[in-house]
Amino acid sequence: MIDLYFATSNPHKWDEARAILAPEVKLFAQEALKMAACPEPHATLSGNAQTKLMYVLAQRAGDAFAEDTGLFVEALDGAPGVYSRRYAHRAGSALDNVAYLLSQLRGQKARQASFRTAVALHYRGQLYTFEGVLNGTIAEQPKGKGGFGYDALFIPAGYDKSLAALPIKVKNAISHRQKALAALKSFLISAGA
Ligand code: ITT
Repeated sequence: MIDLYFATSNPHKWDEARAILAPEVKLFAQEALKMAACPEPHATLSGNAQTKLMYVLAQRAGDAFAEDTGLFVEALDGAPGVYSRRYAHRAGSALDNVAYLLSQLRGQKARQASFRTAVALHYRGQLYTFEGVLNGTIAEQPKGKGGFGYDALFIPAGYDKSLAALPIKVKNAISHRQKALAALKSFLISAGA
């Protein structure tokens, strides 16, 4: 069993990561590190993931990881991308972001998109990064009650339902987060953690 600290302000990410990494990796309980106050200043997900990790390491020592995720829509030149959290406006809710994305795509037939996750890991004094991608399309309307963020709009390639309408077990078997965290898990296992 490997114990690892996951720094996030997002309880949905936390639940997904815990399910994906079990049973080999056990996540620590969250502490009040106020991750939502951490800036995301970079133009890349991996840069932002590393900034989040450094923010954590300044407050607590030890092995830990953080991640940054974005939705990249081809017809919008990759927007919202690294700005996915604050797409509609700075303090926008997930519902605001979903509505704004739909307004930006009104009348657009080409709706290809990808979810991308970058994970930054601090392990035994070294920094490592892992990435995962899930390709799909943006639906015309939100559908489904599961998931979070943009899930109700995202239909993974090879499926006919949104991530929010698919069982969470399916999301956790195919997602951007699953791919990045599967790479992290393999790394830790092969490092003999
Ligand atoms: P952190 O504390 O981990 O930074 P966050 O919610 O701010 O949490 P991100 O900046 O990585 O996380 O994510 C930007 C937004 O993208 C996030 O607020 C969600 O609305 C959305 N998002 C992230 N992962 C998603 C997923 O798996 N499915 C749908 N939307 C997602």
